[in-house]
Amino acid sequence: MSISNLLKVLSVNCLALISCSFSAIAQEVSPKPIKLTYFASQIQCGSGSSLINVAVDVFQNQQFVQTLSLNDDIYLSINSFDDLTFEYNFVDAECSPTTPTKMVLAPDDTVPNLTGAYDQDSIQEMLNGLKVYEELFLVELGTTDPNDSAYDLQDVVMIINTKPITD
Ligand SMILES: [Ca+2]
Repeated sequence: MSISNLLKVLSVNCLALISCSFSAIAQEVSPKPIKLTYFASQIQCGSGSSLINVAVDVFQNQQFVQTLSLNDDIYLSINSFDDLTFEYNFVDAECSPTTPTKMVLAPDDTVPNLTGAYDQDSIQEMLNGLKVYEELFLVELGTTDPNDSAYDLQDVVMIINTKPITD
């Protein structure tokens, strides 16, 4: 084999190796398991009315996965929490949800100083017992106005457990 032919073979092998290592790297970015728990829901159609039953449809990359009711949990494998989208449905209620406002809080994040609307609990009260690998997903469905007394970000509260296997 001539030197130039040998070099050609080497460069082809090299290219094959590079593409091989790229695909190995791509496979290393594997989805991470999480457990999502529908922890709390406190929203009313107005003062004095009963709490609304909010059903939450979970979508992963626009694909419907499951409908969650209060206290349900679901195990998912995700690359990012942004893979997930949610639809909120008020069951047998006289009002309907506004455009959702969402917030994700890690344990060390500052909890927004918001009191619960009407006689409902505040976020801080619901945070007790959260583990270091858990985060809170908060949703406001009553109003889009942060100055409204109904704006308490706890109409739907989910716990994102980022280490469900060790849990
Ligand atoms: Ca609210």
